[in-house]
Amino acid sequence: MTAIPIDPTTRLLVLTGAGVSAESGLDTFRGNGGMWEGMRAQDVATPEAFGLDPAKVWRFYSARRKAALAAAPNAAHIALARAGERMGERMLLVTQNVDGLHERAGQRNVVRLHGSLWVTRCSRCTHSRHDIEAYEGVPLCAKCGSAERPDIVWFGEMLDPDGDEAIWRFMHQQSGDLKFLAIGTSGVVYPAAAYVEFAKANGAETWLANLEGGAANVRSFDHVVTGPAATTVPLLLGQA
Ligand code: BJW
Ligand code: ZN
Repeated sequence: MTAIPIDPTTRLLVLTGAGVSAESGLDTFRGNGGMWEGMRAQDVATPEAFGLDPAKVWRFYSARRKAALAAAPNAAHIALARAGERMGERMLLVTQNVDGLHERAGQRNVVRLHGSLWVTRCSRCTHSRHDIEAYEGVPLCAKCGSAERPDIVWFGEMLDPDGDEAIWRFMHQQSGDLKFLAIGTSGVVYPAAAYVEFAKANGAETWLANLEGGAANVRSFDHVVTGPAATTVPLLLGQA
């Protein structure tokens, strides 16, 4: 496997998905039988599911919190954090993951596209708080008494406009040579699945590092590297 050529003019945009945390012991969303007691994320990660049964949605996210607390960053997270140290503002890491493992590896310049498992916010007012608690029931807002929810972007919800803007700004910078690397993502959830095409439209050479190479948007990539991310990512970043 050839490493991505990174020189002092390279700007690297990285998109990660659940596969980058698989070797930390966290389940992915699609394939291998679903995530939690046979429940699929698509069935609980929606505002409608929360409206119908908030306690059930909280049980799902509480189980995810417990698993993520017990997990540690793997060699892929660590290699990405080291590349970020070296490249500074020339690297932006966009993650669809809510587990916080990139941050725990020391990654700088992270955009959390789908929110954070570690923030709870009110479903009605603007109150939000850092939170690692696992709940059986539904926590209530200290300010207005309404049900609180995880600060996660569910299907049909808008992404954080600041994150979106940071991605567009990075892609549209005129200087340097843009490269795009997607890791461990099935390429079915938008807008993340479209970033490879936007990067190409901005002149990027593109890489996909996935376990089996299969992703819905695999044909959009110039290079496809197969194998577990903890092995392939350090190689791609010239660190092995
Ligand atoms: C390994 C490995 C190893 C395994 N090493 N690899 C345009 C077209 C069509 C639909 C839409 C569109 N625009 C918007 C939509 C609707 C919707 C959408 O995309 N639907 C599709 C399913 C069709 N998108 C949205 O609703 C988004 N909002 C939005 O666009 O707002 C604007 C809008 C509003 C209203 C109407 C219209 C537009 C929000 C999407 C939020 C997604 N949220 C979730 C759940 C919450 C987070 C959480 O609980 O954690 O985020 S869904 C779930 O999928 C989660 C993930 O972040 C996301 C992506 O999954 P990911 O990371 O790709 O994981 P997997 O499991 O799918 O894949 C893992 C991959 O890794 C596999 O390929 C494995 O092979 C590989 N792998 N082990 C390397 N060791
Ligand atoms: Zn409130």
